[in-house]
Amino acid sequence: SMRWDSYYTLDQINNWLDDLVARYSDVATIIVGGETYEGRQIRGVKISHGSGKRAIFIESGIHAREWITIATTNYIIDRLLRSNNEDIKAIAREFDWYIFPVTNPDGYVWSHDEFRMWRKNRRPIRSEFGVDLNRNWNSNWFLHGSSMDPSTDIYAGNGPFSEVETRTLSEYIRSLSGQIDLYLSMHSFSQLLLLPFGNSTQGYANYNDAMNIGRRAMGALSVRYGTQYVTGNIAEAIYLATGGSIDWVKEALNIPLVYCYEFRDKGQYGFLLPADQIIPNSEEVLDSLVDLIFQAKRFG
Ligand code: 0X9
Ligand code: ZN
Repeated sequence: SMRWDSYYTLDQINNWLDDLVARYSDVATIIVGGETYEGRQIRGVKISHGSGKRAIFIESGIHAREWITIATTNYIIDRLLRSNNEDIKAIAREFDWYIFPVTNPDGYVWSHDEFRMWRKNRRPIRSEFGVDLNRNWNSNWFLHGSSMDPSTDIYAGNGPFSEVETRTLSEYIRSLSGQIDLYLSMHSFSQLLLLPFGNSTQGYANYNDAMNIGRRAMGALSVRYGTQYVTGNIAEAIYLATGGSIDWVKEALNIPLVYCYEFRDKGQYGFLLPADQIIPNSEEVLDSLVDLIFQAKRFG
């Protein structure tokens, strides 16, 4: 099983997930949420203690170099299946979980094997490579924080859902949309909890509730190690950026609670967060997730 003391390769993660699902086959199954340009599967796990429950969806690693997001999502999977903590057992039991740790596997492999700071997918575009998969969703596509130059890290693609990764994964999410209560997109870094939308600070039906739930959850996150997160709308807390997954999930599918985490740290190591922070980052994020879900249940 995982030791959480280093960042695993895609093959190691796949083997670990296969072993885990085999051991917990009564509640866990491998799911395939889509495919990639290079022909890989976007593999994840469904955790379900009985059908017909409301669902929680987690997506991480859409940016290849944000390795901590994948390690932390794996840690969450491990705890949901193996923890003896009553709160964690409760959230594991009460929802159907759809979790995709590596939503950009081609990019993740490239980041391990060739260029650690790779962000995008690996589709060749003329003499360049890669579309920013968090600029390619069909929500205000190309409006802000995006480029039409494929040599940049924020190249949005040649149209909304031009990429097989976002096209297939979004269809998978759409097929579950009536069930999903909470959607989380995991990124690094900056220690932020972001709410849609990326083009304006204008609210939506449950904006104030979502903001308050998020703020309190970040309070819970800070308890264990004192790590401070700022909660805010994308456009005000970070920068204008459209075509991201959480904007599409909110706008097109109307999922009630939608957040984007930006994990540790605040720039000291940035994307190169040392592996000895995998456990503390994961623990505090899981603390916040438990708090968030307990609050959301109260809001009904
Ligand atoms: O720019 C991004 O895609 C995210 N920051 S990162 O440094 N991880 O690249 C922020 C995403 C905010 N969400 C949306 N724009 N929808
Ligand atoms: Zn990111």
